[in-house]
Amino acid sequence: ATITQSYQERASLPKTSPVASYLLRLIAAKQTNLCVSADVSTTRELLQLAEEVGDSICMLKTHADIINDFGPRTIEGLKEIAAKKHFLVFEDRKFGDIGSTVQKQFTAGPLQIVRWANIINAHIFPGPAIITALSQAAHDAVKPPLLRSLLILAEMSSAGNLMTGSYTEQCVVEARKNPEFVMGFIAQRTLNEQPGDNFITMTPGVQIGATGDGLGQQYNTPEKVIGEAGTDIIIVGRGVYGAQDKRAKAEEYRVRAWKAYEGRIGA
Ligand code: BMP
Repeated sequence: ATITQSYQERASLPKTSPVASYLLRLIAAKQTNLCVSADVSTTRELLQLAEEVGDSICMLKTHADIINDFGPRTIEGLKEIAAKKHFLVFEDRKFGDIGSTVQKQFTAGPLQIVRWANIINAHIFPGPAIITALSQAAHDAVKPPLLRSLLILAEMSSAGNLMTGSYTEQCVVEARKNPEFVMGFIAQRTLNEQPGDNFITMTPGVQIGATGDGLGQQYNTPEKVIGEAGTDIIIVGRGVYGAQDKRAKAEEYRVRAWKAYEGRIGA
């Protein structure tokens, strides 16, 4: 059903997680369903990229553990630019351990992810306690706790990955049990198959003019994933930060993904 519903309409459906509602409204207001993956190696590059593409994105995705000089300056800078340019921050940490350990990885150590990332993601191969553990840690560490949300990795973009069939189905089952905390999925197609499902699907492995990277990554176009596979947000890394003019490239992806969305909902 969500395939033909607008982001705006979906923001106020029942059982939508608070962060999902906020994000859906932000997407509608800024007219952007683009997330840029900021896979750069210094704080300077990260903040510069955030400034350059900030107006064109609904979300910035980070891998904090690849930033050489990650620290308080990175966190304060990110928060400031995100507030100014109105986007959410998603740390692509891919938690995948027992509950007790992921709570520590989420809240402690040099990254203190819970302090600055609105959205995080996790694998459910360790079992569903990973969801409750992360939810509890967010609840205890952040006030108000509603500003943190989880994406479950249900499918991956890389060739030969094992996240298919019943594994993917089980991700949806666990998400439906936790709609307050789980906002959606990382997947290659929409997984909203039951009436009432309103999960947000974010899709990496998007680049215009490339099919792969020689290391397993597989690329699709914005039209394919948003228009045909019915997903909600494209995640683009090298396609944007690898360009000479990053601002212009982000705009190009934004426009293509937005048109694909409008075409799909029949706007
Ligand atoms: P790029 O567009 O440069 O290929 O980067 C894709 C980004 O999305 C990387 O940060 C990668 O870690 C992430 N990603 C992915 O490519 N495929 C997945 O299935 C899940 C991911 O998080």
